[in-house]
Amino acid sequence: MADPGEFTLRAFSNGRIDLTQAEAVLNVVHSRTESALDAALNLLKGSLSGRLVSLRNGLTAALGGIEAGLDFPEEDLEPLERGRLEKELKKISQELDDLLEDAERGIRQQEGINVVLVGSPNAGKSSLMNRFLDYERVLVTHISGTTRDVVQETLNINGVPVRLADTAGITDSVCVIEQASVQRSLTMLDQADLVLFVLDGSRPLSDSDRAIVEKIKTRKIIVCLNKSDLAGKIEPGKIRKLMPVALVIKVSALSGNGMNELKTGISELFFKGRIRKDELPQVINLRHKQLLEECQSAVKRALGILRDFGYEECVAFELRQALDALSDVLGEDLGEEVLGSIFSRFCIGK
Ligand SMILES: Nc1nc2c(ncn2[C@@H]2O[C@H](COP(=O)(O)OP(=O)(O)O)[C@@H](O)[C@H]2O)c(=O)[nH]1
Ligand SMILES: [Mg+2]
Repeated sequence: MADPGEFTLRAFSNGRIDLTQAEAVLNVVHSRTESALDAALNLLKGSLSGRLVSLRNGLTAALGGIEAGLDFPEEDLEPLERGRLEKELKKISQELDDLLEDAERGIRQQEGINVVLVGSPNAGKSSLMNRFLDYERVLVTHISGTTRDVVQETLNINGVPVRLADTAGITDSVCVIEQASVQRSLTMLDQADLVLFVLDGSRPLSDSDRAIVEKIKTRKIIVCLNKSDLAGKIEPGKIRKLMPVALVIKVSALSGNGMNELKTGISELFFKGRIRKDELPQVINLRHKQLLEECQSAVKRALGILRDFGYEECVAFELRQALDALSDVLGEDLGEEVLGSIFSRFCIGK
């Protein structure tokens, strides 16, 4: 019987692909939007590997230059040589910055973002959920306390995979069932990357709305001023005062007005617009990101030592650290344990 990921592992062990490409197989299988798939295919084709190999060549050459000098300890690195080395390392550091710039975006694009709808009972959270999904997924009535369990669905918002959760309204209630559902709402709130705070715009702000503001004000928030089809009773300016950094968008779950603005608001918060095909993020995996950050710190430390005219041995030491981090991304000399944990996430047949 084949083990999980056995075929990919064999391709990797036999040097047909490197580890970034092997890991890309998982991204391809799990991608939930077209743009996530594009980025995964790019990784599979070896776009990151190519850049890492050229970085490695640069670092190896720099290290070689220093090590040649170390054989003649009485001679310091010549100023000319020092300047050249510094320039080379700066270039490498810049290249690492370029790769890392999009990493956060790339990882989110693969893994999706957790968005939670919160608000007082009857604000229209469930109606908004249904609007997002374009069908009556959740029960909606005019009786408050209709939603009790957390309902979660995945949807695609402008190419961003979003896990959207509808929750019970947050109130002080003596009812045991309601207390339990409020507890669930609060748990979802803790895990969310973004809070959609739904307010019934046709009523003045209530005490329970204000209590919710206190719970969420340190989070990333979009305020959905709902029921904009009715006469408005809440000044958007008032909300901005309460939550200065939150985005405020008028919507109507009933008519669908404002939904496009809301969707754009969500995707822009994380992606500054739609991810374009010609500028795919290169780093889409957290393991790669962390190792490249390690590599970057080592290169920066090496540069610092060079500038302070420190020991060349120390520069060489940092460059070796940087090279080790790059090798780990590519999967060279990784222990069985690390490989095992990576490939265990594959399913059988891949
Ligand atoms: N006029 C109007 N009514 C709405 C709107 N959104 C929700 N409602 C009504 O508000 C009531 C509560 O909605 P619901 O989605 O269950 O609120 P929830 O308790 O926050 O989940 C229902 O009677 C909905 O039909 C809206 O945009 N406009
Ligand atoms: Mg509801």
